[in-house]
Amino acid sequence: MEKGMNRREVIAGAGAVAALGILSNLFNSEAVAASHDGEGPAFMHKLPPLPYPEDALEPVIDKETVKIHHGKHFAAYVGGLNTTLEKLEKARKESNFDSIKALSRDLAFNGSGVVLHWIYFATIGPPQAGGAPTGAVADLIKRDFGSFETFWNQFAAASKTVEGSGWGILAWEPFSKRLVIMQAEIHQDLTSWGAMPLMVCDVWEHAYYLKYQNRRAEYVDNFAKIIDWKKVEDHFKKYCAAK
Ligand code: MN3
Repeated sequence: MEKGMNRREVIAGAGAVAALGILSNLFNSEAVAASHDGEGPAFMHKLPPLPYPEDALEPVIDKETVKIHHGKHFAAYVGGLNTTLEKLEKARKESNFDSIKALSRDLAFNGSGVVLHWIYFATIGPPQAGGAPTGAVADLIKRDFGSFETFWNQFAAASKTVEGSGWGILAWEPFSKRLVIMQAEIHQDLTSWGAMPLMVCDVWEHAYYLKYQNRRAEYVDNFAKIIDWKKVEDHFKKYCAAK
């Protein structure tokens, strides 16, 4: 057992939700909770509480949007993931994998939706609260993109041009030990295996439409003001930094 791992992580590591277990720990969240009643699924995920008041992101993101986005949309992905895990548990017990294709798709969609919303709400905050990137993340951005400005131009362009619903993602790629920028369509399409999302911009319309309507580019430009780089740095140091 790795030093410092708690029982929950060890259990999670043994199951199908290993990656989610690790990521839940990443944000010190209670989103993964063991539930061992002998009947239900081994794990039930919980919606992590919003780490700030609903109006904390004003004027970049309005209170109503945050309330619905966190309380309804994020909650729905958590519920969808739990339902999927429950169905998989049932399939295993009955040795009936007739629905495995649909269930695998549901697992990828809802699981990725949970992880990305986690990171989204955990690494943003009141405008200007986090300042500019400092420390390791700032150094890596400079090394891997040339400058912060170049990084931001690429990240913003990627976020603005996602086809349909999706995400702009700054991720740490462990095998190359480099930062990469990706686009995700819906939650899971266009991913690159092994890359750990570090900072993400949700460009589903539910993330901005009440205030910005069809002006996604304006939302992405303003999103720069609410990225809390201190939180991004903390997460990077604790879980992504090369050992
Ligand atoms: Mn969303």
